[in-house]
Amino acid sequence: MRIGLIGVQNSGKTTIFNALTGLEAEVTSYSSQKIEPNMGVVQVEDGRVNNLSQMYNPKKTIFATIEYIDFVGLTNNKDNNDAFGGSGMGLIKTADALALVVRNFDDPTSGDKPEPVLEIESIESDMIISDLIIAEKRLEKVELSKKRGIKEASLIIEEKALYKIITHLEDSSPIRTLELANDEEKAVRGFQFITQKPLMIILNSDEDNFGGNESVINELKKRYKIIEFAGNFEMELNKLDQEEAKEFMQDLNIKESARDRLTKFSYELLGYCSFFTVGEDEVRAWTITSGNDAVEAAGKIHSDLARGFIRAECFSYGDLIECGNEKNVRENGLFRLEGKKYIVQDGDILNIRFSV
Ligand SMILES: Nc1nc2c(ncn2[C@@H]2O[C@H](COP(=O)(O)OP(=O)(O)O)[C@@H](O)[C@H]2O)c(=O)[nH]1
Ligand SMILES: [Mg+2]
Repeated sequence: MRIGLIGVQNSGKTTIFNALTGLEAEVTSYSSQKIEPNMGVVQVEDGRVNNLSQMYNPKKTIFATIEYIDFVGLTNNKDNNDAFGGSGMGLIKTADALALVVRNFDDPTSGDKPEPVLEIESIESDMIISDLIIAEKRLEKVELSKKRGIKEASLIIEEKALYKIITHLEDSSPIRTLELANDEEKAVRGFQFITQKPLMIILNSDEDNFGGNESVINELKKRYKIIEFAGNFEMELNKLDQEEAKEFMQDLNIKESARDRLTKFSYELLGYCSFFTVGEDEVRAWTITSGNDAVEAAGKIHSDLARGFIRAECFSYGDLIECGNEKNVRENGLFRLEGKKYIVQDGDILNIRFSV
């Protein structure tokens, strides 16, 4: 999973990136020479994987990972009408979800008070304009083709989808809140509209006001998925040993690390869950979308497994822990053979039988 941290300059993107990844990227605005974003990969902590690893004692234990990308501040494109059309923004479109970092502390350079709601509205409006530009340009092309006599069904579907999208955007609404039919969604997928991406808001609060922002959070919750961080504070925690960090976290009533909180939040936002593969060679966690069937899960491991899928041998992590070992799982009749249409559940342990 890849998550793009976006936001205006000085909202604390790099600070949050460091808090999440444990890296030490340079905080403060990008120097003018530096246009590449920071990237970091973090492991998804999952106690179930640790337990499976102890049971099977494999050569390798592989956790799921999340890749964070810390993008250039959006105000860097101020003289550009299309804040999301500039170079470097292409990478944003490869993200599975966007995390919009919003400043909730006095700007260290200008001293400006935070205006989180205005900041979000302004960025959302930039995103909407960017998508509108793309959709309108494409619609012009579609209509030109129609005038030239091209009447393919796919073109008509695309036209319909673009009309819907443009109307929705003109109403100041992001595409993620628009219902498109499957074929319409497919017809416009290639444009990678930015307002179609799942979005979460990270309210980046100062340690002095962290936990005291219910009213603004409740207001924003009506429209957004929002989580509060004390970015700077949580970045500094990385420099402490675990015990010390825990004490500091208790002071602010923070129950889990920024990384663990955002991981859970992202899985929820994207509707992701995990299944496992186990054996002497490898214990491994895999990420799928809730509702994926056994063939889709097999395809995560390798396309051959999806193509030649026969059956999935399956038992649940919960049953394994309860029974103590795989043998008892079988003896208790909890070991199953599932077909193609089986909907994989969070915590399933799978072994795919296949032939190609
Ligand atoms: N008080 C306070 N300052 C912060 C916080 N997060 C970031 N900053 C400060 O804001 C400035 C910009 O931070 P940076 O992470 O570089 O922002 P970016 O431009 O969005 O990447 C730096 O001076 C940070 O120390 C925070 O949670 N509280
Ligand atoms: Mg930065």
